[in-house]
Amino acid sequence: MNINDQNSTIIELFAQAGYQIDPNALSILIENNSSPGLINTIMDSLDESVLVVNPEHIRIGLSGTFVSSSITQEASLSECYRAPVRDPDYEDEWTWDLDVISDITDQSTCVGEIGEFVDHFRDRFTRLSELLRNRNISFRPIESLSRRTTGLVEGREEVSLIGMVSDIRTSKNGHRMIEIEDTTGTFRTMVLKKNKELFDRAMKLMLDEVVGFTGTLSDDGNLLFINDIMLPEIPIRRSTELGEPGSSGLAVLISDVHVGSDTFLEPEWLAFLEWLNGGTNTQNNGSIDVGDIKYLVVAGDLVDGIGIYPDQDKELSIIDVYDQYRKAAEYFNQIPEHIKVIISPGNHDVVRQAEPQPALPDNVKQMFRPEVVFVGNPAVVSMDGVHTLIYHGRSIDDLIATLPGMKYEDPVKPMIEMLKCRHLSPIYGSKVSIAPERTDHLLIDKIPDILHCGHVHTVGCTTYRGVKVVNSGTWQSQTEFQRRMNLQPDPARVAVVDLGSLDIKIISFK
Ligand code: D5M
Ligand code: FE
Ligand code: ZN
Repeated sequence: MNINDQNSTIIELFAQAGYQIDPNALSILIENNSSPGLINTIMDSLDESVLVVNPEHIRIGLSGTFVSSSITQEASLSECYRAPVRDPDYEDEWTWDLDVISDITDQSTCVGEIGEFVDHFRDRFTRLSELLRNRNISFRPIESLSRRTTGLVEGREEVSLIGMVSDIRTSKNGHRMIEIEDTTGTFRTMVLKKNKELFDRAMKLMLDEVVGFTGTLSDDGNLLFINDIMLPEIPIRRSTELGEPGSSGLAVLISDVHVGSDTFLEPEWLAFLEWLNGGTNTQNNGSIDVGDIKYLVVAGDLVDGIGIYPDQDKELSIIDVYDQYRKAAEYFNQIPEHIKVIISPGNHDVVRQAEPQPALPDNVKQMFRPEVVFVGNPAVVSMDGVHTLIYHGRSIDDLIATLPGMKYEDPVKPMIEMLKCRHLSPIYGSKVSIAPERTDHLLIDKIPDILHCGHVHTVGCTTYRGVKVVNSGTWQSQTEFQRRMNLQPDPARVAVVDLGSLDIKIISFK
């Protein structure tokens, strides 16, 4: 390869991972004849705040060969879960390794007092601030910028703050005004419209999001002109941690079954059950051996419920909610026993509406066979070491309503925003009601292998920084409400995950 080709290959590798590379750093890499493997190692050693890779980053990444660089890599990925490398002979002797890693069920501390909200938001702020502080930027408390102490801040000096967004609007002149708040005070900041790239990022900020800002103070010290915005984000994960396709079993992800609704698609659902039982009536599912399916996850709205919205009873085929669960249990009890079923609730289920929601109650659980695992919403489960964050996804409605460029047809985009801001329901006070638990259970602490949501009744699947992001659609055709709102559901499709390689196939039962 000539130097020019080598140049562009290296630049391309860094660009794909979201970095720019300094020309001197590029020369060092070329002199060292760096392989893509070595470049990956360097990228893994980079701190999340790095945008431009300089010679110092390369030196640290190259130092001490692979032994020390793999240690750096461990450190930078320490907050990720890792799927174990699997034994290819495993499939001949399936065993199940199902663990509930986190779940609010039976852990709720919330009794509904106003003071609990203060603790709840303080917990959110503190934990998200910690994630931002990992970037080696020296963030300062807002009170240190107050007028009285402004003499301590040199004019035009760059300062960095972490704040929860408390107000956000566009000024008469078209600039973005963002008021932020930390535990010591509030401060006004501004993103000028002339900085197009930064302005677009500022337009994606949401109320209550915890964000890092770097900027320059105005002459009177009362306003910060923002030069950079940092989200808590998730680190980039390398695919080499995964196993071979087929080296482990499969998990099927579904949601929004809505048993009891008169728009529940029973023929399609029965076709799905028949397929799980080894039937062959699907057109396009031939490449999947249903004998390899070990887990089935339901991300909420198992039944349609009752009294969820006005006049819902006119759209029910089963009026009594417990009869709806009995019918659901009848279906689920037909699933072959080698498939472990995990059920998490949604806003149509009979648990409290405020999130986090606990698992379904005992009188419902008893209708199902005893091995079914009921978890809350959200919950993290480990299926053979693959950590799946299950969240019904009610906040997706709020994210779509608030953020530019989001639409129901593409549900994974708002889910990616959840990962960037490390919170499942970042906007407080819209559709999602939050139970003020002392610990914020909707915060994305550990990074999952899979984020699985439902709720919006459309299907989507993508990979974001190594995390598989899946929305698993519905088994309900368009309701009257959805017709009025022009929401077009994409029913009767399921996501099948290979638990070794994390490859995902979407298959249809329409
Ligand atoms: O929600 C399915 C989708 O339809 C989800 O995006 C919300 C939207 N939806 C459904 N009914 C309503 C009402 N009454 N108000 C607002 N938005 C609604 P699901 O949870 O399955 O009903
Ligand atoms: Fe639903
Ligand atoms: Zn829902």
